[in-house]
Amino acid sequence: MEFTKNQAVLSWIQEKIDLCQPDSVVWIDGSQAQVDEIRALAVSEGTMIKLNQEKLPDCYLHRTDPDDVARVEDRTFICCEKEEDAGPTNHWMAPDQMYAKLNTLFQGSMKGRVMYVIPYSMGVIGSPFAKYGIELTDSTYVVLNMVIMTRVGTAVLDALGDSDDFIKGLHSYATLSKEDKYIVHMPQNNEIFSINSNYGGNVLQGKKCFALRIASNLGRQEGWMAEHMLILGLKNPKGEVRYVTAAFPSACGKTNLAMLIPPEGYKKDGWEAWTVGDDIAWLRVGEDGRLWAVNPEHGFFGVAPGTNKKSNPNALECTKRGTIYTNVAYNPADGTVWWDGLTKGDEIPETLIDWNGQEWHRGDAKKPAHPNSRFTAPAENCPCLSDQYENPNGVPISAIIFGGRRAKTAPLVYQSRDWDHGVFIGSSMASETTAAATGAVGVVRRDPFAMLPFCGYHMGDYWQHWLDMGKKIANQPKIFHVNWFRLDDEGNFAWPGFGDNLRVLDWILKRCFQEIDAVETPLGYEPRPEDINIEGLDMTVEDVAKLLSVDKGLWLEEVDAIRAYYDKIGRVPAELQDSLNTLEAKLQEA
Ligand code: GTP
Ligand code: SPV
Ligand code: MN
Repeated sequence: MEFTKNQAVLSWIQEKIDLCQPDSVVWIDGSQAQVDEIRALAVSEGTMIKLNQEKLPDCYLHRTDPDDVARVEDRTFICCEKEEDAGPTNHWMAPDQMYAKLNTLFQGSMKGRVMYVIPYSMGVIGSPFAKYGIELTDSTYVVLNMVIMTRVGTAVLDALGDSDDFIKGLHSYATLSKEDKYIVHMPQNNEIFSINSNYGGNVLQGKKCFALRIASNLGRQEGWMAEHMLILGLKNPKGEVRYVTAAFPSACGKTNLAMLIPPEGYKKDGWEAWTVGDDIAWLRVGEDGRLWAVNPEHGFFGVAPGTNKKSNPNALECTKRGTIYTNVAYNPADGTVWWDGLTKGDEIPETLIDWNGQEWHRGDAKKPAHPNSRFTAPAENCPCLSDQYENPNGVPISAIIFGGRRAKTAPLVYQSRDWDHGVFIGSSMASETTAAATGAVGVVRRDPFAMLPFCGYHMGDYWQHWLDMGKKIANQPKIFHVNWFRLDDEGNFAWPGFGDNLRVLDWILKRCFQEIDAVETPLGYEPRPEDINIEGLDMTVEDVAKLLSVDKGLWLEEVDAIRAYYDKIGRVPAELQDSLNTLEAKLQEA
């Protein structure tokens, strides 16, 4: 069957067939019948375990290689022409050298396997802001995940027509060799290569590879922004609907905030919350001078541990149908799944098969699900999906929120003095590392705009792009920083978080619409403690004051750390250096 007459597509695929030498080639057409066929194949080859179809219809479990459980930042490369343009935060290799290496690694890598051709769209197919890609892969796991996470099939080829404007992606899990894992981006040719991995963000190329690393390059050239941000819609008791985006590093609460359920008192007052996106936002300036956001994805690749009826019932509901679970525990008693935090006490299953396939018993010290175990769930499963989710123009943004995990330094919330100062806050944000990437967990590192692993060019140029964009937005969103993760003296989270984060968003929105005053501090504007609504919480105004407190000594250390980081980055725009100097001066005066 002929799927396209597009010569650019056909000749590129032929080149990769010659290189990888698959036994056969299968085009993904987007039909349910083909998905069912590939699911059955994945089960028979052992890639997927079919779960209890009564309790979890169309749900499957996948276990990865034990050495292939997260994004591999040290194996991720941006191979632009000049090393200095990749900047100090990216790994780089000369394109020629990398092509030579990849050609060797991909040589014959699909022998005895099927090459799947996945035409996919980031964004609503045919909409002015959609961008198309084709991923060639030998992995049924990738096919079945891409079918959930993006819009796939013949409709994409039809929309592409005879254009050569598509992102070329090649993936082979090859031998899963740890030493030869490569996640490579060639921004000058719009190409992506992933080899020797079969895990999430390394291989579902529409997500971090395309929608952030390649798209950040496109955005810079074309005057828009590709960001690691959730998009949330909120309706207040007056019936006003407003949208915010938030950039938090991996495993720092985007999915949870995107699906928040208002606290009881807020619900009674008429507040409602809707998810537009949980991980990626593409932002453009609208004709009305506002900033507009679309979610280019079609599903959620969410962190499983900690997701439960209380913390995030909406996310839990998303995972009940048509979901692929990766590296969670299997419950042999009823063919369902379990992860840490799903249930408590007696409700924890007595016996499980852990993510490594080993028997696990309640009380065992080892956790049965991997800390970065995930669910891949279709967006349409989301009970609070926004009715604007498919709007090709996206939604207008009132506030941009940055945040991370900071045990001490960062207060619960503060607002930037203006756009440029907000860019300073984004550029200098830091967070404790999580299990979403390989490497140590819990170490504070700078993660500007939550884009450290995802910015596809020089970080300093990216900051300049943010400053430049600010000048194009007549009606700028206000910029904030939040921290849900401050610890009390006993080492417990001092803020309840999750749905109660709406209490902070409430203040943020009031600030956006000049409905409330603030206190000026060296960091920017903060709420008066009594302006954070704590009705119904087991907390006092003094507790809030503590959460909002700024430790001068710690912040002066922070200034030194930011200065050292700026020195490492180079190409730091003068506006940001000025903001840093102002912060230091204001702290010293305080
Ligand atoms: P990625 O998918 O890796 O980009 O992660 P994410 O930013 O979407 O993070 P997610 O919402 O999945 O949350 C990650 C972890 O943080 C989970 O274990 C959550 O339970 C926890 N978490 C999320 N929100 C809060 C919060 O408000 N307070 C606290 N204490 N923990 C939270
Ligand atoms: C993240 O790590 O930020 C994720 C998961 O959203 S992954 O798709 O692996 O990048
Ligand atoms: Mn993410």
